[in-house]
Amino acid sequence: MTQVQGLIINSHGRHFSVEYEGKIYQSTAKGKKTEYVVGDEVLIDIINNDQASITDLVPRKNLIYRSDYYRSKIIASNLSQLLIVVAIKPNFNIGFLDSCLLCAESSEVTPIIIINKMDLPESAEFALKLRELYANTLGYQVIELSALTNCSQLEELIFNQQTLLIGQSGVGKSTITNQICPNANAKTGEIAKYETSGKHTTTHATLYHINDSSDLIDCPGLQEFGLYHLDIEQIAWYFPEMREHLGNCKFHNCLHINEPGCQIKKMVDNNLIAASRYAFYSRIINNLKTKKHY
Ligand SMILES: Nc1nc2c(ncn2[C@@H]2O[C@H](COP(=O)(O)OP(=O)(O)OP(=O)(O)O)[C@@H](O)[C@H]2O)c(=O)[nH]1
Ligand SMILES: [Zn+2]
Repeated sequence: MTQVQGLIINSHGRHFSVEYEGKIYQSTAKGKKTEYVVGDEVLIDIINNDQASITDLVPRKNLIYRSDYYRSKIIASNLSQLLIVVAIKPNFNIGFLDSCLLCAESSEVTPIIIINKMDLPESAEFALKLRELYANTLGYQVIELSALTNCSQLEELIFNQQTLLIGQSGVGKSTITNQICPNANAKTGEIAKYETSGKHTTTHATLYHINDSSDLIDCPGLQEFGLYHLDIEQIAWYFPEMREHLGNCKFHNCLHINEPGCQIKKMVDNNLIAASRYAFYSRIINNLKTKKHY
């Protein structure tokens, strides 16, 4: 048996597609200690022409999680950037955007916000407002496009990058994937594209090679994006508008909720920090507090 290093490009439960020298091996993991995920570099024993078993993990550069009250689930690894796709339709949820940004900040992956469906007349004002807060105030890169017609703006952006595409259902992730990577054949629109087990939608992240140095990971069905695995005392640090003011509260361990002498609260009261961002911040802190007592 030959042992080589491959790349996980797809996972279905405990079954993984591992790529090695342009060939795909259907693989399962030996032992149960390590949880593997799309983007992982792994050592595999090649069994035959299309089967292998995964024996070990090459250390990851980073790891993106989703988590809810009860457990964390890993989504993808070894990323350099997160493309967060938003659109006014079917329904925009600002909390989802904020949690994607928090996820990127906490994983040290660069976030880029893509406002899709700019062909819709109501998108112009929507984009203006988002740009005002997220680009002008917070300094994130914001790109506007209409994936139905053209994604050429993204080509340069994803070159030489390991990119994860995330966004609420229906914002146009698969449409973007198909534009950037015509071989992807990602399903779009109303077709049922998920296997559901009970109430939970299973996500099947898939890695596509754009070229030798650029990969795109599409993660359909990612609906909630909890952040229960984060450390409560680190949260404010992940908010760029709070970061440089964190030393100025009266108490060094201030969580900026209702402590006296809190500089962050003062900034919120003076509209120097957006109300929506602070509301999101408080919600995360409250969620993490209840988790501690659970
Ligand atoms: N008007 C308009 N519609 C778009 C655009 N991009 C995608 N759509 C439509 O939006 C719908 C959803 O697109 P998908 O690409 O399936 O969305 P998705 O984000 O992959 O959705 P999930 O897989 O459910 O997470 C489809 O009907 C697309 O044709 C766009 O730029 N403008
Ligand atoms: Zn404070």
